[in-house]
Amino acid sequence: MNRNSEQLAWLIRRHGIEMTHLSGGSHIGAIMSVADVVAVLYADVMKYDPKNPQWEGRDRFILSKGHAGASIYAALAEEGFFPVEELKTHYANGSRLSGHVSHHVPGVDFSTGSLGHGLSAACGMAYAARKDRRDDHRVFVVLGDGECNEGSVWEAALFANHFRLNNLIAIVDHNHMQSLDFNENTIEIEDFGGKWKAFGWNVIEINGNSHVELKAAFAKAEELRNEESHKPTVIIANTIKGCGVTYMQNDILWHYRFPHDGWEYDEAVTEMHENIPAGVTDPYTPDGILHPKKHTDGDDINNDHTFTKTWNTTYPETMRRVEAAPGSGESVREIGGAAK
Ligand SMILES: Cc1ncc(C[n+]2csc(CCOP(=O)(O)OP(=O)(O)O)c2C)c(N)n1
Ligand SMILES: [Mg+2]
Repeated sequence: MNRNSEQLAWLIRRHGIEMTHLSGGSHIGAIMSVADVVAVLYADVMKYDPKNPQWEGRDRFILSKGHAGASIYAALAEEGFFPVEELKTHYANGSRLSGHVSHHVPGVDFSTGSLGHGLSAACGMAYAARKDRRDDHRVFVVLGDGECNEGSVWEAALFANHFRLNNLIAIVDHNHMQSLDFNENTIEIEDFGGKWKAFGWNVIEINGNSHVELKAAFAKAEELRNEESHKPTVIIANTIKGCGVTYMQNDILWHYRFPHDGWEYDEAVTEMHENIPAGVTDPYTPDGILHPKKHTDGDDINNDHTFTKTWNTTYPETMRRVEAAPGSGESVREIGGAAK
């Protein structure tokens, strides 16, 4: 509610940590990576009315990577669609805030979780708007990059081009990882932008954890919508999986693992507090954690949970980082490159 995108992104991440922590749920890495995209959409881009979630003139939104459902539940609660307090019920028996996204939640247009369906549904919504001659809303859909291994995504991409659905904007959370490995070790998708372009789409490629770049990309998408060609637009948002908590970043462990009691929860919350934006109060630990537990060298942290030795070196330069790998016998390794 009247929050700026940085404040909302912080709250989405903080809720995500708490919701997965309390429930023993998963996918915190995916929630952290998409938080900025969701925050900019809800704070700056989309039209909606929390008091009237079914308002016909609203922009439609589908989180096709439905395993990051906590991010959208957090945004909707913070924007006033339902009480923030309810977020604590995520994953609990009987809760409407199911692990993956449910359309029983006010503000949700389409249930997701089975990957590969969101873009097709978004195409249907955009096509229906065109048939109804309604130019008053757009359709936004967020996909995972691993999700783009699904053939149905590319059928939908063809459809959107064929019907020149310029009211459709897809955003791909390009964190270069999926469940168990980097994408490039699973199914290679580069040249990713080139593929979308070949399917007839406008392509905008940005750093998807930068609010400045996200806002500029959405403004550009709006400009492109008014072009004669009537193409749909995709924003390839290069992100870091786990973004916001250093020990989670680019580590495949945090796809399924949740922050456990002890140093995992304490360090995550403490780092969040180091970066809290002005004007935000933490709904769970307003003053942070007084004596946070810290990890020791014996803990399972910064070990190589991926197969970086075989990892393809096309990983973008901006996404590389160098870090110590305690206990691994390798003093330095570079994400995206061979171990040194
Ligand atoms: C049809 C289908 N197959 C498999 C899964 C299990 N699954 C959940 S998340 C995930 C990885 C998704 O990777 P990506 O789309 O890159 O999302 P990220 O977590 O990296 O944001 C998979 C395979 C699923 N949810 N749906
Ligand atoms: Mg991914």
